[in-house]
Amino acid sequence: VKDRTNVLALLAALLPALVAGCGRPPKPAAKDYTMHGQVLAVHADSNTLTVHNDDIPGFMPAMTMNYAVADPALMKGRTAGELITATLEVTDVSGKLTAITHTGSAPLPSGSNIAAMAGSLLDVGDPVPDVALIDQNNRRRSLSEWKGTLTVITFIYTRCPLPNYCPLMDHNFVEIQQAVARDPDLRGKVKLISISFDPDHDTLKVLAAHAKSLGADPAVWTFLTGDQMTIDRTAAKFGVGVMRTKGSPYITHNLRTAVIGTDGRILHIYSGNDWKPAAVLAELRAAHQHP
Ligand SMILES: [Cu+2]
Repeated sequence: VKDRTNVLALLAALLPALVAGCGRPPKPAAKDYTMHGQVLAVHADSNTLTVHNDDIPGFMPAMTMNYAVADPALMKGRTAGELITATLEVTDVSGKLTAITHTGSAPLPSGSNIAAMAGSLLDVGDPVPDVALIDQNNRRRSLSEWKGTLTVITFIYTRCPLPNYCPLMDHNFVEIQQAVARDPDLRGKVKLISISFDPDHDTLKVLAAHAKSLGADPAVWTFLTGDQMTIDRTAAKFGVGVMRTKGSPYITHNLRTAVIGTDGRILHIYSGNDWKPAAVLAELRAAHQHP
């Protein structure tokens, strides 16, 4: 579980890191790798494909990434779901697909929001999309309801077995909740939202019990879930990849935590698990003082 959990976190970051040389040596020759994979999404406008590739021996493990396509002609006839063999040309600055052969097709992986992740990501300054979800008290909620309040949103699932993933996000939120309660400036002005991407297991009852076990103040901290497609799309917009495996209770995912201003726009998005409650609190105080 642990290895796979990191895969999504590496999505965009890995390729440049792998191919970026140290310093500025003479330009190394491009190196070609043969890649087998499945096209998950086609982006004609940007000449890129989202591909889940198998292991590329000696270069990179199996993962899902967006690949630039060298020649627009190679984009012709590409469809989501097709299986391909491609040549990945890697130079010191970039990797691109220089040859693509159609080898078959297969259903897109179910229970994953990988294809949705290829869509547009929310960025700083973007308004939080209005999404209809349901809270742990069985009330229909819309993300737009939080407009007017400083809000921190993260994505978790309660069965997460990795202490430094979802349980750490819960723990950080507990800390933020406590600090806000002690802070006369922020008290009553900050809300927290944890969205579960495991609707199969994280029923309203489970979420309510989870909230209680964390000491979540219902006036401050809301747990949301919804139908899987809505959640997966929402998670994808925030940059959270969710990959479920049939028969396994564990979900491969990365972490993203967004700080939302009173105008309903994103102030900051933290990737991963190394953000500290103190940093979020400082950001909330700054936003409160200079909205
Ligand atoms: Cu987790």
